[in-house]
Amino acid sequence: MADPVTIGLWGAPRSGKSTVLSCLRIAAHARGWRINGVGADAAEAERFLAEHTNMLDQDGLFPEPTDMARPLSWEFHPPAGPGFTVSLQDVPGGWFKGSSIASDSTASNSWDSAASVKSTPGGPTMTQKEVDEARDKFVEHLAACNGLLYIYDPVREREVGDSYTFLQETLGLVAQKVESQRLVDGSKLPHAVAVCVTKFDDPIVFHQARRGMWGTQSDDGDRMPIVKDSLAPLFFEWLSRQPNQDSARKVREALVAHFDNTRIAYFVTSAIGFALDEHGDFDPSDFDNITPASDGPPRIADQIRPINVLEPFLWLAERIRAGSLGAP
Ligand SMILES: Nc1nc2c(ncn2[C@@H]2O[C@H](COP(=O)(O)OP(=O)(O)O)[C@@H](O)[C@H]2O)c(=O)[nH]1
Ligand SMILES: [Mg+2]
Repeated sequence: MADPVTIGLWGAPRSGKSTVLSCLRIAAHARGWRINGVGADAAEAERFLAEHTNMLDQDGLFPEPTDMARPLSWEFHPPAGPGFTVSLQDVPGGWFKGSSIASDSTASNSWDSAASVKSTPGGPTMTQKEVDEARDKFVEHLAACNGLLYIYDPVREREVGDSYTFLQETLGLVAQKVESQRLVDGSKLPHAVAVCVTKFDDPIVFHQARRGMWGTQSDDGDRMPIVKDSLAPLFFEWLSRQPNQDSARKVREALVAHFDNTRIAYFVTSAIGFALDEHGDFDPSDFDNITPASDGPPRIADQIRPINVLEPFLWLAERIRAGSLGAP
């Protein structure tokens, strides 16, 4: 196995970070890959995959809000040949907006804000000082990573409109911490960045994209609707001009200001994919894969069919390894 690829998983609370990780095993199997826990916490990393795969697939439930930093290391094995190891941390989204930790005391709003770090029943009880220290360590981790997996959630942006807030503050801190000899061309941060525009299966997101003529159907497997990877950067640019997606432009500009543009890739992602009709076909009038429940959490309606969940990891691993071998 090559050196581990360290990836900083980044995104606002409820943007879908934990769900993307939870879908990884199903996404990998669909492409003939396998993923297993590895390293000091191999058993814990393996359990995460096993339990979350069942939770989504069998129980139709999304993961619980993340209440503490969870380090995870996995080996990715391709159908043939050598694979690679990924190390990352799944953390509460509130950690990306540290200044609000003290004031954000309404954990009941269901965002997995850092407030929930302190108040999750049965979860760890951390003082503000401990939360601050944990977050400082996390920023150091992000600065030291080779790659970033940034999740942009158009649903949260539509409803709350604060995606940029959860990027810029922590990005500033990360930039401050990256040592000058690691900068590319003297000014850019060294990370490869995979931007995932997620929740493509959400009916409002999908119909908006469809009206913009972005959608097509994949040639393989379930023929899920997709936006081609080659068009994804343009899609994100287009999205930033849509009503209620104000953060997209600021996010893009902040990323381009900090990172080498040739080391940023865009993916249009859905962790759970679209529901299909009884013939196994996609029906544009009936594909919502989430069923709301009046007496509990929403349920996943059909099977999980992840779209562009494995691919950003493969791109990051390839880009990072190419970089370390001296390629541009
Ligand atoms: N439509 C849709 N909703 C999703 C998807 N992934 C996550 N969600 C929703 O977003 C919520 C938060 O997801 P989670 O992974 O916990 O977000 P995190 O806080 O970033 O880890 C879930 O409970 C779902 O309601 C997806 O692929 N499609
Ligand atoms: Mg989470």
